[in-house]
Amino acid sequence: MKALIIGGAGFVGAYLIRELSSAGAEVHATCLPFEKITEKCGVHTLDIMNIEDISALLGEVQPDVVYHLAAQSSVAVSWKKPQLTAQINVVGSINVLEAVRNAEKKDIRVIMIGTGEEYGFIRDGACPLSEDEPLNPGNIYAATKSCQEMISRIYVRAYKMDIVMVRAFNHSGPEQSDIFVISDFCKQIAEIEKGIKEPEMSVGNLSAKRDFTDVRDVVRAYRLLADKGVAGKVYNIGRGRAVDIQFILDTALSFSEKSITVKQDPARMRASDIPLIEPDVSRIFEDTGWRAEISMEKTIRDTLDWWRIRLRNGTSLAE
Ligand code: A2R
Repeated sequence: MKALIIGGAGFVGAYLIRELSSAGAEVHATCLPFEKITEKCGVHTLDIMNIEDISALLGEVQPDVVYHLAAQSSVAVSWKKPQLTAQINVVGSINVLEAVRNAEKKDIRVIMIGTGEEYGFIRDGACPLSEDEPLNPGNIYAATKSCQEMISRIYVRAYKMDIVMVRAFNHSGPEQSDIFVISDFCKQIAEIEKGIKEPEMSVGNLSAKRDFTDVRDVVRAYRLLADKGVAGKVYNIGRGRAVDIQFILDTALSFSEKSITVKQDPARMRASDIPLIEPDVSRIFEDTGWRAEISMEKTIRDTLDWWRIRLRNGTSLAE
């Protein structure tokens, strides 16, 4: 089995390289010219805005499966740079689909990575969200991912392409950027323990309920979908059990070596926070047998340990 991960230098990419390699696949991954992939695999430089380069790479690697992870994946950046976000997430994804459609190798499976954000402003009582629930995206990032998914469906129908689509809900774990809540709380605790921050945690809305899955479970789901997913179907990936942010805070604080107070920061409160977002994950279980296995406690503890080591070594995510 030969796998090509497009967008392999990001948070998920590193975990997916490890997951596929340890399952015995020959793994190739792409990064942008200024990025680095340190995992052991075939590394290729690729910008998905250049379709000729994607075609050349498909010819060179001859993959059985393409995992399309490359994206402008930040909601915040999508508000500031909507055109760029649409260019990468919509036009870039079409480039990938067109390159696969015109590839010499005819049986390439594509795993298209979308997001639980696509559901957006959900109706009351819609949770747990089934894949058949209408999409009502509430930000530019989510809208571009919905568009990517709609176009993928058209490629399945019109060209009989082998595409499996996913809507991944919140995923977390060591090495994640601190713009995400679990990593943010763990980083603050590690900074407090190190004495470089006052013993006060700054938090946002603690009552919102969200569904979190460990990134190591998520990449296992991607691998299983490549193996057993049905072309043309979309799959929710999540734990299927939302928790409130207060639970994450309490769990993270219970692992702290120091006594810490909590302060709500108005800058971290979102006006439009939807109270509960939780997926129905029965479809992926029925088709692949996958369900989340890693506890939230383990995800939080491992993320905190990662920040402790990172701060001890004096490095930051930007380095
Ligand atoms: O934006 P950067 O410099 O971090 O690079 C990202 C890369 N990327 C591209 N790759 C090829 N051609 C492009 N034009 C292009 N623009 C951006 O894709 C980054 O290295 C990678 C995506 O990784 P992350 O942003 O860390 O996303 P993550 O958390 O690994 O999520 C993977 C997928 C994405 O499609 C998300 O939207 C979805 O899962 O949730």
